[in-house]
Amino acid sequence: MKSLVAFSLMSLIALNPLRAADPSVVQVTMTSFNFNPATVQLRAGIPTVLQLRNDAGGAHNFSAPAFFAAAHIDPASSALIHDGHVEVKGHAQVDITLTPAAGQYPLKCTHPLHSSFGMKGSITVR
Ligand SMILES: [Cu+2]
Repeated sequence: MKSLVAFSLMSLIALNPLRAADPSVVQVTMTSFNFNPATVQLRAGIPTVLQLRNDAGGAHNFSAPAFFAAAHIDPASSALIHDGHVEVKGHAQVDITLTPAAGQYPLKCTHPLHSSFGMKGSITVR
């Protein structure tokens, strides 16, 4: 039985690269002071896991109030969104599950001066 569990775990790990390639999982990396990609491309009406990864030591946020207001947010993720933005601590990742609505939305980090240092972008959903 133990070996069966171990085998199942190994299978899951082996399948992981395939899951990462799934188009419904989109990663956005935050650094000081950029979003990568700066233009986030999403598919309208497709349930999507938005992986917000902060590679910097300091905190950043993913602020897109119009985008979040138009999207259908998975109930489990809604508590992670405050005033249209998601805070991500340094070297942390926050996953948001939502179904985006078609449109073009501005994106920025609202921490003082971060957007003027270049931490802004857009979200295109089509
Ligand atoms: Cu920032």
